[in-house]
Amino acid sequence: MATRKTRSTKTSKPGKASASADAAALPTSARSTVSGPAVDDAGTSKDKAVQKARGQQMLAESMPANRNKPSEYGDASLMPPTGIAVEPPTAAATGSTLTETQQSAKTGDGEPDLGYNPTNGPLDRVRVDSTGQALTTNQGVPIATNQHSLKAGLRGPALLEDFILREKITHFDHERIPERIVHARGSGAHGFFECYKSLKEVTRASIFAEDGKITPVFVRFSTVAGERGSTDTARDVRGFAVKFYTDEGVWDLVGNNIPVFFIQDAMKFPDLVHAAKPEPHHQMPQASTAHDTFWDFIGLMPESAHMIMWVMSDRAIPRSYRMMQGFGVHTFRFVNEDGDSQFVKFHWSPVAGTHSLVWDEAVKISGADPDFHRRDLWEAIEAGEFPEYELSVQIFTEEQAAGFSFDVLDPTKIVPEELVPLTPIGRMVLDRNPDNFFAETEQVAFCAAHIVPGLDFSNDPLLAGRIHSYVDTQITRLGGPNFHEIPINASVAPAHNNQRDGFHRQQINRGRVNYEPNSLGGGCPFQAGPAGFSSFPQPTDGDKVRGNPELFADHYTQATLFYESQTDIEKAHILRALRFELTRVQVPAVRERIVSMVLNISQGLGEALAASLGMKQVPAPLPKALQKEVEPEVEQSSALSLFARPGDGTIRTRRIAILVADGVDAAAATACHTALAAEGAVPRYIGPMLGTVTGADGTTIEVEVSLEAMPSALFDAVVFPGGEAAAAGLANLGHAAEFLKDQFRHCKAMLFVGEADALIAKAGLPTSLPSGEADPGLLMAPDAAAEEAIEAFIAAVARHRHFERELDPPPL
Ligand code: HDE
Repeated sequence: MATRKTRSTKTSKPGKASASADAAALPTSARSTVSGPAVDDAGTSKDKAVQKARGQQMLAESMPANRNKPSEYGDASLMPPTGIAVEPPTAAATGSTLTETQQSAKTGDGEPDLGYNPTNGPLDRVRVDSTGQALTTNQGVPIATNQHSLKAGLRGPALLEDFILREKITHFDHERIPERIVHARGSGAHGFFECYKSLKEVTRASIFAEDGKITPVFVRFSTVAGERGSTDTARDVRGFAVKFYTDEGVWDLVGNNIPVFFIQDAMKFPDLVHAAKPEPHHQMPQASTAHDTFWDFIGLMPESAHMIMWVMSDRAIPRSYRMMQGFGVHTFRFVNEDGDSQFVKFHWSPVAGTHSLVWDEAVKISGADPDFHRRDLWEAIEAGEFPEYELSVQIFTEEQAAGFSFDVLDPTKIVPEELVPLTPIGRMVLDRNPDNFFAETEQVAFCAAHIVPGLDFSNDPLLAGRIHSYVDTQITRLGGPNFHEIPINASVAPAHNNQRDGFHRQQINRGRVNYEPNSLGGGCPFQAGPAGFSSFPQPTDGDKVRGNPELFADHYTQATLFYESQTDIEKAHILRALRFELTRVQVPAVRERIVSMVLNISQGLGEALAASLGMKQVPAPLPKALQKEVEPEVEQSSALSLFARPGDGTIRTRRIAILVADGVDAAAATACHTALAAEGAVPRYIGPMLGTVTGADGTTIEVEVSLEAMPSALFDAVVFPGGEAAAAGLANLGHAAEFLKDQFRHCKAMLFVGEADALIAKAGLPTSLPSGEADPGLLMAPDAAAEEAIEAFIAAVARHRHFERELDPPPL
């Protein structure tokens, strides 16, 4: 039996009915069943049927008819009252059956549990463990042998009657469910949200009600375009979906790692997704927008210009889910106890800072470890390195919004931090991996419509479509309308309503009442009135139209703002990303149209792009939808650069390769390993093959992984700890030279101790920058200075990348 640890008393008190019911005389004609005994008289009988019938009569008589009805009309309807409820005189009065107190191992202890919904609550009520248990069928029948199907004779035919085989195969045949139409590839984690300080003044949301309040969360990070088995490091937006299990119901903040979106209206979403997904005739390419149909759509959809800048930036190839921001994208509302509302935008910022891969590295990781981000998240949590993100808000009034040069209902626009600064309001820590990927990460159902009292939607037309779409899609994906009962989706706040039936229903609702208003169930569950969710009464007086306000037609001002706010390195990466994607496009006219679009964002970027695509002439810019010039409040915003959030400056969880081979300086290698591990990094001895290598001093080192199995792209930095023979040995290995070349090309920190010339020469590494200055990320130290060199190396790793070294095209 489920324990009752989490029974919540959070519902508001019902309105009291004037219950003169105790004295209610029971009509002798009352019956609790059609064929059962007639009820005898007022209260002498102990017969259960009589008791039940008396109870029902009492409840029905006590319910004042229409007391709340006037509040459903006119101005009164703005303040819905709490519903009226009558307490049943006995539990039996509201039971389904007179026999409910019969006990069995299946039905339970027979005590009706009034007001309790065991399908809500912690996951341990359904967590299964088979320690010490024998194998059974799904019906609990012990299975004698799991090795053979049932046959007529040892060499005879298999028999149809083999219900054990058939159950096993049938279940297996149906193991897969439809994958998400977008965001199919994802990884999840449990954790908690901690509110820094009460936000009662601006929102009545219970999650923000008290200083230090803790709310459990489940998070799913994802890519968008690829299928369930696709690579993690595709160039793509990342989903950043958070399910808060608040004590007033589930709130889903279903965001992305980019604060704007491609389109302004839900009407265009299926077109966008069709264009981005593999082309329909041959289902290629997988998890990539580098194809004609995507760019064809984009060139004809200039509102995507801002999003395209973000997607072509390094934001779209994060180093880790732990190192990217998250955004609610749309403008939402906070609503406080008095019903006052302000607009709000949500931002997550990782404590580890925002860091990205470089494209060549992302491509190589796709081959070496397509689960790179999933593994990284999983391993960090298993290692106790819990990812942490700070939640900040931008809060602004409608009047402020009316003065902005852009429309806050337009999801292709940000509110620059210079206009409305970020206010940190809490932190989220992911401290537990799921027990089971399918049950939790796959079956979790996020929904933009899941909000709680204290929050509300704005009129963003993209958001409106999302409010519809998520529930709708789960009905197919999770097989019916009861997906909210799947344990990972179930609220921890008790859910009570009159929704019934449907595929895979878990709840066994007690009683005969499945409608409201009712008197036979004592009026329960009753409407929560002021304690419940009420939509912010925003006035609307428009004509029915299909169109957007004029400011939505400003497609380029913020795209330019984003581009101009990037560092030179980031700008160069945007150009290269566009060049890569458009080089893959086969139809020249599609390419040209994008160049024309980019010219409206930045003349320089457009011209450079045209040149990089071998165009003889720079095409004319696309005509603009908005003729008048928009005067932006800011023309640069440093917060938009990835480098604005370097993080905590540590090297925790960074994977560092220590290159070893026979003849290595084993003492230096182990000292280096120890020093890096002490900083929370993950050093690995990497060598030609598994086994041991013998150091110059005769001691041995156990190789943890081979150069072949874990190529360079899977490491953040490399150390060669010294040893002339080791350097010479490694110099003869193509894998080692390739490893070092890639570390160099991907601008990672590298440390060579002692005599490593042979190795450096074989890899062809330039030892100074193109400018002639020393490369701060490529450190070389004599044996004697190994200790200080490791310190300098740690600082170099903390810088994440050394882009000073980068040339286009890479000479190496
Ligand atoms: Fe989604 N989106 N979306 N989306 N979205 C889905 O819901 C949709 C949009 C986002 O880890 C689907 O359960 C429409 C913006 C995330 O399970 C679907 C529109 C943002 C996830 C859906 C948008 C998102 C989804 C597919 C335009 C950032 C993954 C499966 C009107 C704010 C959640 C599912 C997870 C998933 C619809 C646009 C974020 C089809 C119609 C903008 C993170 O319902």
